[in-house]
Amino acid sequence: MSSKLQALNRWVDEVARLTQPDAVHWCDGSDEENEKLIELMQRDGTLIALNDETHPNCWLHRSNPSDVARVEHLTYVCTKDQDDAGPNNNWMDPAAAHAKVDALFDGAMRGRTMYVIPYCMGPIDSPIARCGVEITDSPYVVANMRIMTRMGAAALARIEREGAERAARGEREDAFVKGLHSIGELDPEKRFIMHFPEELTIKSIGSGYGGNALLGKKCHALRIASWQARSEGWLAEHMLIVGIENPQGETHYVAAAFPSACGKTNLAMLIPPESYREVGWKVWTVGDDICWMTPGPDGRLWAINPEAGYFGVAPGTSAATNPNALATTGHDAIFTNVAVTEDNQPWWEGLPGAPVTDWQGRAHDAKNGPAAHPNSRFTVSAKQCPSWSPHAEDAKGVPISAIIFGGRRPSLVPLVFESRDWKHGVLVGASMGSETTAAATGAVGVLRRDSMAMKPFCGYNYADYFAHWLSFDKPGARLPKIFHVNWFRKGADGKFLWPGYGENLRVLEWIIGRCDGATDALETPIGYVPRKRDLRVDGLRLDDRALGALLDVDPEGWRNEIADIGKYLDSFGARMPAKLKAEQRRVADAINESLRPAKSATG
Ligand code: GTP
Ligand code: SPV
Ligand code: MN
Repeated sequence: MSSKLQALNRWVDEVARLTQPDAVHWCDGSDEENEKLIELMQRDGTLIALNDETHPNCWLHRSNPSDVARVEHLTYVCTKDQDDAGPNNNWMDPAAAHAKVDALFDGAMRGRTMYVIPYCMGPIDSPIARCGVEITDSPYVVANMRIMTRMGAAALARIEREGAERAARGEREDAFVKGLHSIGELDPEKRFIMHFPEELTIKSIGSGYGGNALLGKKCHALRIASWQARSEGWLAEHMLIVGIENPQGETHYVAAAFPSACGKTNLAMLIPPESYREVGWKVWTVGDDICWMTPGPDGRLWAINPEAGYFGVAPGTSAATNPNALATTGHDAIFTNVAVTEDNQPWWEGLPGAPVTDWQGRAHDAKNGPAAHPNSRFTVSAKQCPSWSPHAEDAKGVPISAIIFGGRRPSLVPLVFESRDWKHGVLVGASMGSETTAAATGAVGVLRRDSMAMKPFCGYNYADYFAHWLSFDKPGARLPKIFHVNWFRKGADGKFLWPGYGENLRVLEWIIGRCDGATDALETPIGYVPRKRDLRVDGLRLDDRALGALLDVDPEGWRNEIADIGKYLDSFGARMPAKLKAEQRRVADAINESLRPAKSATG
């Protein structure tokens, strides 16, 4: 097979000459193709069938134990000018980077089949959607890309059509993203995830796991897309998209950026507390990880989920925390690095029952740590989610009423606060901090700045990215309000103060009320915070002291925090927009003002 697009054929030939596969297979995305691949993977042990009665069409994959998460230290943005990648990215000169990885790709696919995967990020007929082609030697990647993207014949047809249209205009015909991937030797010493945004190119070698290997996801839909979004006037963000329907039948869409493994999937699939369900509140899932937003003719931001599936964190997913995710993953799912029970069901920490085999295939022994890897994941079609939004496939997207930032902050940061305006909201996003998680290799639980939850994913200089965010505030814009949440504040006993999960709807209700001008708040130096009476906590086992602690703004603590934020902004040097630094000083002044002793009446 080949394509009508000569530029695509030429690239495929060029890659085949370099990597020397035994065979080349163009993926059409059909059921037959998928069945054949699954058969092949069962035969060579890449996939293991799970209990067909409890989990029909579900498969277990065990990745190499040295390849279980994203590798930020091996991920590069290779721009001609190092400053364009910024201090937030590892950088390599493009020519040097190509030379380095091409040497590793040389002959890398010998003895393997090379798969050509045309895919579309976003609804296939959406003007906001973008296409790419991933070339890989991993059938596991093919099976995952089939779930996570619109993969196959329809995507190829769009790529060919767009190529022909461009050629007719006298432009270069290959404006799709080219992603080259090989599992290589799965050797961490020979592992690189390279991005060339100026060439719309990705080269990834040495990992078969998640965002390192499914190139449509983080590499294309965030790192390359954020670069394109900047030059074209839109936003590519690490955000869930969820619709909240109130008892009057009105739906507000909210986009929320939380760092990896900090609650996006859970919030996107939230089930309202019973007292809310009874009166008609409903929640609709549009996306759980990535959001592409573009200003519409009405001045609002319209959002699509570029993905077609979920690559979600397994541990902690349970009937108590996220029943929708459990229902979604009950059939036709791939589980990576989970444990299994005696009757061959997938198992992870948080589920009832007991594991007999751990994620590495060993007899489970608590001495070896958790039975499921903390970053074990499920891959499943978004459509299988019971709360899948009827508007999730809308070509024009859904209109966003509120943007929420949040992270794991055990202290200081209140349950929720609202920024004063867009500029302040951009500062709140830029200032985000969160404890690191198992989603990336390295230490867990270390507090770090993770602006807009994009630290590992912004494909260009963060200072330019903040300037891009600020640029949306212009005449005619009807921008969403910007909020910050923290489900992870802990009490003196080290336990979470807030129950979280479904109960987070109570916070969303306040947020939507603020968007509609229907709920009240207290103005503080860091923004608007609900007073105790502004938040509905009826039926919650939450004592008054805990609620007070959750909503408290400690000016002394915030004085240190805002000073640290100032240092962080300065670390980006001269490219940092003066507007954002001025906003930081405004907040710092407001905090200092609140700390001045009140003038006495007689003084
Ligand atoms: P990525 O897919 O890595 O981008 O992550 P995500 O943001 O989608 O994270 P996810 O929703 O899968 O959450 C990961 C972890 O956070 C799980 O261990 C959850 O149990 C936990 N979590 C999610 N929501 C809450 C919450 O409201 N409260 C508490 N305490 N934990 C939560
Ligand atoms: C994340 O780490 O934010 C993920 C998982 O969503 S991965 O696709 O592996 O990056
Ligand atoms: Mn993510």
